[in-house]
Amino acid sequence: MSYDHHKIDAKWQKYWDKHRVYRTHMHSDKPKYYILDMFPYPSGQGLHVGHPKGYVGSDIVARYRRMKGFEVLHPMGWDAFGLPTERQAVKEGIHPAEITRRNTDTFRNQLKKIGLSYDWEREINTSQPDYYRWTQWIFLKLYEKGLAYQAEVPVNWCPAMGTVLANEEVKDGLYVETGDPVEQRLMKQWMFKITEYGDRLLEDLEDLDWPESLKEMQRHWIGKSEGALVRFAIADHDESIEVFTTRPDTLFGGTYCVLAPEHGLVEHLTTAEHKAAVEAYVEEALKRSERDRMTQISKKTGVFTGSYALNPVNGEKMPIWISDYVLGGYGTGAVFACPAHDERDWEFAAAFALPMIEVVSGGNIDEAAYTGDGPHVNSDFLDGLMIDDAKQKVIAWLEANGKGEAQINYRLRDWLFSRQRYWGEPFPMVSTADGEMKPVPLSELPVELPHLGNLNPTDDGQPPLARATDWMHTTLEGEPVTRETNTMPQWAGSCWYYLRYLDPHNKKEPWNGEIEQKWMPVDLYVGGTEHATLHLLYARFWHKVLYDLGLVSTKEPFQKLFNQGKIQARSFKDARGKYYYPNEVEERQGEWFVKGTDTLLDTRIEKMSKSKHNVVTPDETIEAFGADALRVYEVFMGPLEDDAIWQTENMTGVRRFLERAWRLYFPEGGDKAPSSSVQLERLYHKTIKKVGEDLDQMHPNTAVSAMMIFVNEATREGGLPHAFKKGFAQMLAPFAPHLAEEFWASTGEKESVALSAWPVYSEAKTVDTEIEIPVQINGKTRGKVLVKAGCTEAAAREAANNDEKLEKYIKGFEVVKVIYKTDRLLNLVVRPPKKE
Ligand code: ANZ
Repeated sequence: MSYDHHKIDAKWQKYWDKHRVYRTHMHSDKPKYYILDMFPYPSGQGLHVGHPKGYVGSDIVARYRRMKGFEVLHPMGWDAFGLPTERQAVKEGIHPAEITRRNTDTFRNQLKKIGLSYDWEREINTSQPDYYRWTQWIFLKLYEKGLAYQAEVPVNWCPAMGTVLANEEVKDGLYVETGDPVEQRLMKQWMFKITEYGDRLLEDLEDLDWPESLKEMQRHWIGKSEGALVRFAIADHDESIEVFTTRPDTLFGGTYCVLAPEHGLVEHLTTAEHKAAVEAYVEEALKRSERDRMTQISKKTGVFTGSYALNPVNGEKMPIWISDYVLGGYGTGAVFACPAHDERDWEFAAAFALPMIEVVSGGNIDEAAYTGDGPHVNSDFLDGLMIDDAKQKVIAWLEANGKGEAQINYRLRDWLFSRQRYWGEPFPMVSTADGEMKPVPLSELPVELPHLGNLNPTDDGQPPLARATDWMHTTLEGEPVTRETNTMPQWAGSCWYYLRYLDPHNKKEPWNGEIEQKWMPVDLYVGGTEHATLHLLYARFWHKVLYDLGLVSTKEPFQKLFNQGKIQARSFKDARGKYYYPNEVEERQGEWFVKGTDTLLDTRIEKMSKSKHNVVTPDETIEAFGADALRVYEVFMGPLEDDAIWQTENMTGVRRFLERAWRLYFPEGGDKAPSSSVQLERLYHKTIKKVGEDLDQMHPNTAVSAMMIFVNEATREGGLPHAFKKGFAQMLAPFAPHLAEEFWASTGEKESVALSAWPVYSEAKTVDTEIEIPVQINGKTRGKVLVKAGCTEAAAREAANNDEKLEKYIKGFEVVKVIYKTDRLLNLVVRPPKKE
């Protein structure tokens, strides 16, 4: 009987489904453990082996916790609305709902084959009306609370896609996915006041068990800065400009002001002489996305408006410039520049020959801006003060003179929450004939997405939903109204899905309050770092609003977060940039060529991607090696949090380990398991201990090594004693659940190993105690040696060799036979060396 993974994988997957082994009992008396994977976007490409790394890692922990006596909630579902599905639908001429069904079927099948212990009865899909009904419901809660509003805002508009894009989706003025040009446009959009929660989003990070690097990314994203708002009068004008500064202490060193190209006063302040240059500059600048403008700070560009501001502290004239290094959406969209003490201002002033005045001593401003501390100079009433004191003093002065005040500013902006696309949640909002926005009553939810054949924007630029005229024109309390035709962005459904898993079939409410109280927060959330700021910040924001509304009982949704590393793979590319599949290439003397040719290839470790021809799918590796080998390999590649390079050929090592384990349960010549040696017993207890401790710390890779050592040792001793057969099957169960079930059943067990209790070890048996054993030479006891209990023959012989009293019996003699009884006796049969 050999290990046939096809048969065993299928057998146990069927068994788990049929017996609903992984169903969560929400009202169980056991302590709860909610372990959540970031649910996938079901793309048309299916999963590659990089995706399940986190899923396998979390599944191992879920299975371990279940065996440790927790009631485990481990669900899976689909983040199914979004632009890629809509684009695939347009390309194939198939409705997005159908594409979604197809893609989710593929994903579900792929995940099921890996043997993940999800409670599939809780599967959710954000694009289904019984789910998004509640997304709309939560939207209305936010709206009622005054947190959702409409505003004309500058957006990244992609004419080819007919929609706005997030800043993250735009680079160098192009949509990163398609290369289509993106322009900045003022459009009326739905916004969320996430900025009102900025402080709490920042403060509550402290109590979360998240990687510090991730917290730091959120802190940076929220970007709290303390400083002052300062008003500058403008020469020959009635208006003034307001600027936000973190360094009001440098006001005496201010030599010019800069407005963002989109600042409201640009046109007004530009004199006739400078009009043409300013207009040309503004037009160019507005093509660039904000992110570009922030990151490409090396080349400074700008134009002079012809107007002057007056420095509030000394009345000096400061030329007003326009430059795109000042962002329209941050602070007030205007700054005063102090080139002596700010790097960007220094470069700008150097480029345009603007004056610099040193006001903090300690640097050499001819060479670079000095941003360090020091006594102030050239600063009138601030002279001699260090930065912090100078700030306080100047703010008090500004406040006393009505020229400014202390202010806290955030980098975080309100969240742009509408898209002009079809495949998203409709807003539950209507507008009346005189343009007033009104919410759809809760009782009328869901506002279902109407079926559309043509998903393009209308000819006059309205979103696709404007094509559904019957749907759009409706009534509210008898009054004719028009439905909102924007849809929500993909982030909406993922902002609360972890709550729906608690109670996915509830038709009366989004979740039951009692269940929520028992099960929240999520104990462990596993996913990639790419969600560090957007999803994880958005979900925290919604959760806090729900908390304020009394709808959830915890301030934070995800108590502990773990980021798995990415899986990369080798790719092969020729000089013209064409990629080759691994089966099209060969290695010769350490270099890679297209098979049978002289075409030299460049090899690189890159992200797995179809376009790079380096994708490996879980399906193909499961077919060849089995689900258990895939699972073990996924976590054995290195620490779970580290990036790793996929090498299918290395899976043979893991497969060999599993086969060796197989032979311990199903030995070729029938079962002839030996009785346990002291050594193996010790190793058994140590292994249980090590595997448990490693899993508590999310170190599945070292747990696998420990089990490998155990299997090798048992094999060396001639088999696995009966006493350890159950325990080892249990240890293996989180990692290789199919095989473990087979092993467990072979010991006579009738229930799933997944529901058995984690094996216990004896602490006493894990410590190495020392004992004395007698040493005989040719049958006569000649002395005693101190050895570790259960030590090997080699270790005992070494102890004898090192013993002074025994030296005369052993040294120079030839050992012809050794009789070793562990912990009891060492007998050496020796004879004098033959004379040459
Ligand atoms: C004058 C000054 C002098 C500044 C100095 C710095 C050093 P954070 O920490 O990011 O809040 N600033 C303000 N609004 C801006 C905008 N819309 N676009 C680009 N830059 C802007 O930084 C705040 C500082 O960034 C402000 O303080 C301002 O420059 C600049 F020696 O004011 B400072």
